[in-house]
Amino acid sequence: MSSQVISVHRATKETDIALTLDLVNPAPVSLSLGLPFFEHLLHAMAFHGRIGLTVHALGDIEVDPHHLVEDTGLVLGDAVRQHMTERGPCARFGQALIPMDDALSEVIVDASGRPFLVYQAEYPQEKAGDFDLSLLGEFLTALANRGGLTLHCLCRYGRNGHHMAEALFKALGRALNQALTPAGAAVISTKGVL
Ligand SMILES: [Mn+2]
Repeated sequence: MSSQVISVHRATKETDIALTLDLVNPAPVSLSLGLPFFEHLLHAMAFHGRIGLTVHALGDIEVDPHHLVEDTGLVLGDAVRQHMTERGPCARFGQALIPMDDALSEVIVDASGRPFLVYQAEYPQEKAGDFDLSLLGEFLTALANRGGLTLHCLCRYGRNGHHMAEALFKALGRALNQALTPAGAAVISTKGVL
């Protein structure tokens, strides 16, 4: 198969992130961000979405992981946007509903070019490991805005925040894979353009 790898590198005073995204050849997944639970979620997203993803990042996580989590969303969003503009029309819509034990989480996406995030999650615990689950909203906001994605992320219910977030990221991977699948020559829009 031909290479379809998209590479994005972003460096600021707070973070330095190198990311590759491959929606054609799913392997490899390689992640190093210094945030084990966030890596766990990104791995679940990529593995279950059959997305080739590498992220190697450094950030001021000793200050607060906020910058690195948000900036990873920005960089993944940039890669998604590049995929949409360079790889031709995509299927646009993707949806996945994923259970994990007590938790049920759903993602619906329209790769529309119009950023919009709806995110509903009431985690019973504030943290998973030592990771603050509220940071996931920063990641999803950045991804939707920079990716040009209409993104609805719903943790429907659950008793364990780890399970709710992990099911959400599996669903995110599945939904993104569907939405970004090439759709031939014609733009999927009644307007003929996104
Ligand atoms: Mn887990």
